Amino acid sequence: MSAPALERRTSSPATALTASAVLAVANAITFLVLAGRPNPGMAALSVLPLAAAALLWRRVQVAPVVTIAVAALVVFIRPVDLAFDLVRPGDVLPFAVAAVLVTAAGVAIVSSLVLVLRPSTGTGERLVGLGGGTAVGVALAATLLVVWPQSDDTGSLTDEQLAALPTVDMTNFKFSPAQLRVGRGQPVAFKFTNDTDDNHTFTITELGVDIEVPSGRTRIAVVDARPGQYAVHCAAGDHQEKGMVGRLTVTEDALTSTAAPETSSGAHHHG
Ligand SMILES: [Cu+2]
Repeated sequence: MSAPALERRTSSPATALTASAVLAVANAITFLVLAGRPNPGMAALSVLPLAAAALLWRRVQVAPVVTIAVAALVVFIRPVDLAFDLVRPGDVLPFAVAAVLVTAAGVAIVSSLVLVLRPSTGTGERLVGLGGGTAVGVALAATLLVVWPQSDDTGSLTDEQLAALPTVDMTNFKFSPAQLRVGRGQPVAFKFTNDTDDNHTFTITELGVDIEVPSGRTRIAVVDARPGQYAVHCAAGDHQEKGMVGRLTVTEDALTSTAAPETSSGAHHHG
């Protein structure tokens, strides 16, 4: 009868171990499959949750604490990317991977806490780890969405207008096209694509515009701009110094970007 008692005192790390392994896989998929181009550097971060899993497997005393730190790191090293994917359930694979990653982080954290606290009752541990962990994962996701909001602001644009939006490609390190010209009165909106292994932003300091486009992602954004010229740059790292700059011109007339400029004030009255 002493064996089960021993078993209870030594909490099983299985839940935390599994969650750490899932965390490693989700992180690897994110940076090798979902990125615009594979990013081995960020994918290599998966070594950390794998190391935590190995420590848990060996029942090393510091393993739960290491696991908690690693799980938090994997989430908060890229909060914007996760928030971006979590707010777009229509992009099924990135959404699913982000949801699994955040949930696994929550389960890893809570089940590790259970190991640290070593409760006397062993039977409910896995349930506490899974249930409490999932709740913490949801709370983590909610925090990301509130602190780093990444939903598309498509204003009052119709689906037809959204489909016809000009595309701005973000590459290392430039905007294509870099010179953006739109007429007043038409939606100042763009579709941004980023097929690089880097995150980029479309930033207009003057207008308080700062649109993040994570690696491998596409987003649509409406820019609230009066006629005028605005300097555009990428605020990520030293991309601006590397030439990732552009200019947005909102013309006084209501013509489309492809039409020749007119001197008319655009004040037409249709009776
Ligand atoms: Cu950039």
